[in-house]
Amino acid sequence: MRRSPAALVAGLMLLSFAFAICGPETAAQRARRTKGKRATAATSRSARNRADATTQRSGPYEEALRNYREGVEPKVVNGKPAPAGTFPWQVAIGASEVPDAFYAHFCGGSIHSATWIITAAHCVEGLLPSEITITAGTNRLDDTATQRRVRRIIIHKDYGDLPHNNDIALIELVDALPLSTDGPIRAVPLLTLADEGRLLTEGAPMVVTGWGRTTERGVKVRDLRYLDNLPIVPRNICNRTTAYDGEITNNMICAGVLAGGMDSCKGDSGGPLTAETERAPKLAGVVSWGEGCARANRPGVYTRVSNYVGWVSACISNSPRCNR
Ligand code: 4AZ
Repeated sequence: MRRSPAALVAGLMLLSFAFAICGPETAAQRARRTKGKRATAATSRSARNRADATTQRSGPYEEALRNYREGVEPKVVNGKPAPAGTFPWQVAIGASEVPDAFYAHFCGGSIHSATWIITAAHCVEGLLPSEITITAGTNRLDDTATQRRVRRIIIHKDYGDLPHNNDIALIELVDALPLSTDGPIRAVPLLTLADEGRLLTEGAPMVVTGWGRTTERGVKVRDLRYLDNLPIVPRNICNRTTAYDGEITNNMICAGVLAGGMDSCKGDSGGPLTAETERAPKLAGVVSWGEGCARANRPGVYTRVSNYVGWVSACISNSPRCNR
């Protein structure tokens, strides 16, 4: 049977319309669809922390998706490549819907135990456990790494009461990581308040690691980088009018050099700042924020882990003291 050209055109239009409404939804379409809903939900603090599908997804997460869609090659400023097997507590947090661990990566994290990861609240706010995947046991983000799905995300209840304050979150894994004391996947102990007087003095050398940008306007890296001998900047100096002018709370640590040039950067967020001890390193900070990267008088700012030792133990033991 022959059809008239008009009938053919009408058929094609019907087909493309059907595809438009039934075809796979792209992340951009999803973002547009849920934008209005999110904007209202984001105004409520408790709604934002609930991490259901109606809240605003974290900035780092959305940026990873954007870079992947646009094919942008997705670093630590002035760091060095971390040899395989070093920093075995470092993990990458990735967007589950992106297949390549390098493109998927949007934040760092630290292994606290076989089933718990410590990261920054600003990395995981508004995300569902199913939206993120943890990559461990490698310094190179490729498909050979150990990956884990996420059971639960716990964001500190006071996150954001002051700008960037209490920027800490816990991620519970569905299946345990194979921890060992000398293998590629290890936990890092938390620095305690008792350690601080000895290990966080002015100029004390810290280590920061990550797959983030290597310059403020640079790109992310596939191979983990580290920066050592990053000096502690005391809070009173970091709070000077020439630096952060009072924005550094008691829950933050500054590290860097006032001349600039050494820093963590975008993409390193959530990852570890460790202090060297006589024995194994301890987790002193979580990469949190800063004005730009490696700028003069703008050291990197880290969540002060020792203030959250009780919170972490309450949360991982399901005690009501977690976010009560
Ligand atoms: C960020 O945007 C970020 N220079 C992380 C760390 C620093 C600055 C910005 C510290 O995730």
